[in-house]
Amino acid sequence: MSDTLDASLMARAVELAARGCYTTMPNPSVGCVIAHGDRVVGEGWHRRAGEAHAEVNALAVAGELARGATAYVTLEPCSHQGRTPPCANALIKAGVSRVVYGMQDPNPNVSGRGLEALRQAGILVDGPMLEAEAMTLNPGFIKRQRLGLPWVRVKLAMSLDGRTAMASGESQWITGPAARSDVQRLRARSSAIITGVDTVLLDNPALTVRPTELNLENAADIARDQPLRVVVDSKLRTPRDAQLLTDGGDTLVASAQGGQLPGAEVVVLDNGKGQVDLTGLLKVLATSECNEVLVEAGAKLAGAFIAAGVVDELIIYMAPKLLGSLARPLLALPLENMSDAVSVKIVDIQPVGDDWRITAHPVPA
Ligand code: AOF
Ligand code: ZN
Repeated sequence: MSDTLDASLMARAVELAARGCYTTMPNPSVGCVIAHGDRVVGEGWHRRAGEAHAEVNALAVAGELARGATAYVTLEPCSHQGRTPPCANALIKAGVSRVVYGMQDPNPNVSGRGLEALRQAGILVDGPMLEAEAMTLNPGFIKRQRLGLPWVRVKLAMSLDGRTAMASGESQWITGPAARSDVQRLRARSSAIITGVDTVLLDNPALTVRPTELNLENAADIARDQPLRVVVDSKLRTPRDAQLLTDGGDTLVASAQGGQLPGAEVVVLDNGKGQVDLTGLLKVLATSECNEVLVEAGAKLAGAFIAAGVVDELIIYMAPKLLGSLARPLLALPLENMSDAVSVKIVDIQPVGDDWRITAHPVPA
């Protein structure tokens, strides 16, 4: 069996897995291809937690043709009884003779046991193959399983001259419709959207996924499960008539002091300085199975997440405009000297409509 054929069938499995990225949470996105040589006899991907896993969907397509075939799976087949029965057993029962996996499952209930079960049954197991690609599918699932923390993205939008608002405070519509759709897709793949009370007071946002703006085929299906909205609000200043409290959706308010807010669950997480403990908040979110979270906040809170060293990814939309104003900086970081500057690695720059999307990863100090 040639390495290039294996790699190209695994690449196809990665492509299939990516179709689930808006709907599988808290489960990982997984894809599976079943083939005899270069003849594909079954394809499948995991769509939703509680529904069939990728392997089971691919085996259903392959039917009897799975016997003696190779299964390419982006994640180690599971060996445990979760919401659904173990995929390793299904592959064994279907008579596949070889399994190529993308990466080992970081879930402690599986991690290696699925591969072991396959080997015990006399199936040839190869991998990891295209591990980096397989990992890119599930940054949040992997981080949560390994560290008990979600993958944290901070979204920011600015003009070419690094401004976020006019002197008047006017700040809506800096970026165009394509970038706004892109943000909707970022929200859709997130388990939670975090904002600050200042943004609630200023913009009264809904922080929902709106199917009409997603620009995706299965938009209605995706928007069915809305992300949890989270407000960082040390002193419980969220107005009672804020959309986040009154629209019937799920909202969590993280506070440094106890209290009640109708329409939200209040969790007290004091960092000892009268502020919300951001790492503590992320741990709480991971415990409720949030894989990826999106921070959509102003300069202070976005800066506080970065200063706390808990940000995995910055997504910065840059509009081809000069706003000129000195109002509202992009980020507020308590740094004095150039030697304190936060280094980031820019991993991607893409045009999105007339705007540009910059993806950067903070480099650990
Ligand atoms: C696979 N194939 O397509 C996925 C896997 O509750 P369950 O039954 O859905 O199991 C969820 C766990 O199974 C999840 O935490 C992860 O370890 C694994 N996901 N495994 O073989 C799949 N989605
Ligand atoms: Zn499974």
